[in-house]
Amino acid sequence: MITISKKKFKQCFEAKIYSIYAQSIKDATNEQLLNVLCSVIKDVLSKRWVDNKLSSQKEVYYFSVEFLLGRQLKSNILNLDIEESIRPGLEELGIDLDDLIEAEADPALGNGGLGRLAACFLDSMSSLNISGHGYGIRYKYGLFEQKILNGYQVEVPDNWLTQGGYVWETVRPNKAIVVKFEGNVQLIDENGKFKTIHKDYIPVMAMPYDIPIIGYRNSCINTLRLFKSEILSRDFGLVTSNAKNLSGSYEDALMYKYYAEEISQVLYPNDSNYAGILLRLKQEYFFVSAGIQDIIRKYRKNKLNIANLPEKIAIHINDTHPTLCIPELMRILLDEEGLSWDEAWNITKNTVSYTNHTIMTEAMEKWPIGMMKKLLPRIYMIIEEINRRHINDLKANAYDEYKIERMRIISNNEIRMANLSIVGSHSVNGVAKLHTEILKREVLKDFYEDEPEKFNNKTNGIAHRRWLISANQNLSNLITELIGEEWKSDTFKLLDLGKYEQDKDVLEKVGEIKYNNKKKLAKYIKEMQNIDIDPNSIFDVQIKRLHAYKRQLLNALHILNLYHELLENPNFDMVPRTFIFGAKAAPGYYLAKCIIKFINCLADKINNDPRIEGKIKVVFLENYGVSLAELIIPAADVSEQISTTTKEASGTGNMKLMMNGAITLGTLDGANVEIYDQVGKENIIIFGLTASQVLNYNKYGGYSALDLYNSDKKIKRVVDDLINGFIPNMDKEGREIYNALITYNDEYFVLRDIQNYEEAQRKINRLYKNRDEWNRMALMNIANSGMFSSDRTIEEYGKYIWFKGCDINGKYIKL
Ligand code: NBG
Repeated sequence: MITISKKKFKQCFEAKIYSIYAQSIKDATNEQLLNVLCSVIKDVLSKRWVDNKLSSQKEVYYFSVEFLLGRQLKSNILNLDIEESIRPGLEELGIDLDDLIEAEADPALGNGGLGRLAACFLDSMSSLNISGHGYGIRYKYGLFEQKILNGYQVEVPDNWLTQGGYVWETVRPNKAIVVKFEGNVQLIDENGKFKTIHKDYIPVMAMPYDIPIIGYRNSCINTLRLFKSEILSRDFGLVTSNAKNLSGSYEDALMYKYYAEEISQVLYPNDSNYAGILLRLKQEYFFVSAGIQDIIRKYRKNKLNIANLPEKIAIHINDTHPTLCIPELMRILLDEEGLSWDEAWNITKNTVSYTNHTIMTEAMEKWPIGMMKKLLPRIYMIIEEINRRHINDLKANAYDEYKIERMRIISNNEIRMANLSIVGSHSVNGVAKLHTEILKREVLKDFYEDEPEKFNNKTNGIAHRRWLISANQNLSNLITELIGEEWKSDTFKLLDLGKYEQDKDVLEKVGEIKYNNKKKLAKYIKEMQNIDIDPNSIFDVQIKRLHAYKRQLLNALHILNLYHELLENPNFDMVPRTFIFGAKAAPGYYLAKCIIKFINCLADKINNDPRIEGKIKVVFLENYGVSLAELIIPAADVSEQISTTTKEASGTGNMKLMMNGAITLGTLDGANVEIYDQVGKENIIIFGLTASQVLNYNKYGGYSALDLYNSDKKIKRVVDDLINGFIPNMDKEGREIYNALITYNDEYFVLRDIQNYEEAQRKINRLYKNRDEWNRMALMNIANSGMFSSDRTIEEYGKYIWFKGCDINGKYIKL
């Protein structure tokens, strides 16, 4: 455990402010004070951090093109357990710790669930004492900052590094790595052995920036290493003698600078929309190659036998973006270590494992052969050879030609990254039970039938330390008061809360904590958007990326319908409701942007209509991200998880919300199914099409949105409202949505589920009126959320994927 006394802390702090900024505390800005504080904390932990790198455990490397860390100060203080000296120490210096916590930039180096999951996994790996590290990209600009102007989403660059760097990072120029793009590859025969020569390539330097990932009150500090792309520094002159001559004219030099620096410039604002462009491929190879080279360099330095790599190292690829780990590792084993194909292939397969995060076909990456060949000539050759051998194996199994075609890695002039990932790894997992079943039975059926033992499920989880202990301190304290401290390191202990199910006092306290969190959120909404919100209303929350399959539209159409009901019947029985949305749309995703405009226009109309006496309020919160989620989630009563069944691989917001006592209103999709299993049918509201109904519609057709529109008056009314001017200022957008629903037959079955959804919403209304009953449901959700800690998820990855056959010290266990 790391300790620092209040006195020592104050001394260090005062010394630092002079040495870094040459000024006194009273003249410093909050950003400067924050910098100083983080720097003092880094001093305290750096020795431990260095020592950690010497561990002899089997190491896990988690490759992800996104990491959505969120602010780190609060969680680092929590994990290091140093608040007791820091808070009063700062106070004596006239500084409020909470102001500094708020001053920290929130690094938005991800789009949504996939990136946030990666951050939760890092947190859990450290907290479980696993030597597990992340590799990613240090984007200069993270996900855009969202502004809402006249109801439209406007994207503003996220300039998160303005203060001259990130407070938690340490740059390591001595660990920089060269990544090679383009050029020509020759294979020459040297006394019967192949040798590869890569000439005229463009070298790009990967500069590592390390961020410490601190375990919860243990001694483990792992590393998230993010690479920034730069031009080659002079020190690399010798090792890159075959590189293209880039020091010709001034223009050449400028072009080269642009080529290199562009790579880590921006994060793709894209989650399940596939952006088929060259820069993305460059980004993927850039961080993968740097990471794999880094691993091998360290491995060699420790003088370990390369044949034992799978016993010492596990490489995990988060979705297909890091798939090039497979051919890159092959390249190093073949070209640099001189292994035979079979040796290299065995090592690679036994080292790499892969997680699939979506069944949305547009998110299944494919790269044009021509692009890959030109950008990564040697990697392309290796992929071709992997494909050739793979097809031979398939033929040997006497599979029919259609099946072989579906399983090819290269087909139709494209490289299919999911197929390459499956073939080149020893484990393939989905992220919730239903999702894994759909992979096995539908999307990846051929591969599953071929190698069933490879497939497994690892239901996602969330870092309960951030999402409950830190984001909802009052609830966390109440839990500890009731059942003791143990739940913090073993969340299954939360089950003990069940014994208070009928305890009126406890239920009242749960309600009171929620009420206070709602007041805090209401205050924020008033400050930011000048909308008055009643904390006694039901806070109904849908926060996630904007995508048609997530069906924010279903929510909005239901609000519109409710509004009509109220207008028609002012005595309509309903508890006042505040509908809260938070969502960013990918900038090129037009329908998603139209839905944002629709929600905002609807909000305008409803919030300003005195006839409904404030019974409905609609709030679209700007710039949804990790920090805002930490404010919204503790204040939510209802958790909207209403995706078209089969489409949401897991969802993780659903877990955060239940853990904070919100009641899930959802379809039986993704991890909602497991939430349902945990809490039981009396503590969750389920509606909508089942997975098999959706799969049947997809396979055999038979769905007609137009029939529903023509036969159901309420549906007709809300759909017509999209285009009849009832909601002002959205003519174009309303038409676009109308067309998606009617002309294009409502791909996500919004109209099919609307009636069912309305009934479910009425049930929520009824239940909420009985405050004790509602609070009991909330308590039971908290009590049963234990399995959704990412600690449980990571334990499963460890046991069944990364350390299979070994313990975490790399010693073989006979299974
Ligand atoms: C997302 C899924 C979510 C899931 C997260 C984390 C992608 C490609 N997939 O349902 O949509 O919870 O991954 O697994 O971002």
